[in-house]
Amino acid sequence: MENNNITYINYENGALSGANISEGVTTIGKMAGFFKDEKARAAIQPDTIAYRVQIHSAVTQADKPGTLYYGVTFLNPGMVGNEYYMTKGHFHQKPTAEYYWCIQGQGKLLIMDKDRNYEVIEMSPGTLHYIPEEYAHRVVNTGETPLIFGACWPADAGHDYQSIVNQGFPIRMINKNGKPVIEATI
Ligand code: M6P
Ligand code: ZN
Repeated sequence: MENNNITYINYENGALSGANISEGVTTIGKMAGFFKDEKARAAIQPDTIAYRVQIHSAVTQADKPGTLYYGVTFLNPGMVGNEYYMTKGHFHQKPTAEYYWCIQGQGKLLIMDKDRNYEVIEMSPGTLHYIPEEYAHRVVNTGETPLIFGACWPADAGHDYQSIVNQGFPIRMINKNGKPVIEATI
């Protein structure tokens, strides 16, 4: 029996249900400029879902310092040209850390600081990732099933996508002979 004021987490797949949940969808059509092969991206049906994010918010004022959001992202498997589906990735506008943890699937967490120093970190069910403040973060699904990961971050962090559109990450995850390999961005 579900109580109307309670939020539930499905421990199998991370899905949220119940109170105070909102959902956002990012389609391939909304990802212009993020993949290497823009022609291949534009050729994909724009309504194709790259990922969905469910957010639990108990916050009444979004920019109030000290408050938190909890989210779960369902990143579909797929390719744009030879590049795996990924989240847009972002810096926080306000330098604040974030936790990511992998619930299902297989992939990579890419993090990058302002000087473009980067790390590629393995994500598989049960891995926990502390993303320090001032590091951009992006998740890539290198598997064949949805990559599902949880997140918790300060509600006043803000998302800076423009720096990513302008400069990108120094590397991309490419499928080469059926295997994910790191490719330097030119
Ligand atoms: C996680 C959190 C959210 C983020 C989402 C998708 O759930 O980090 O803040 O919006 O992933 O990532 P992005 O915003 O980079 O597309
Ligand atoms: Zn973030």
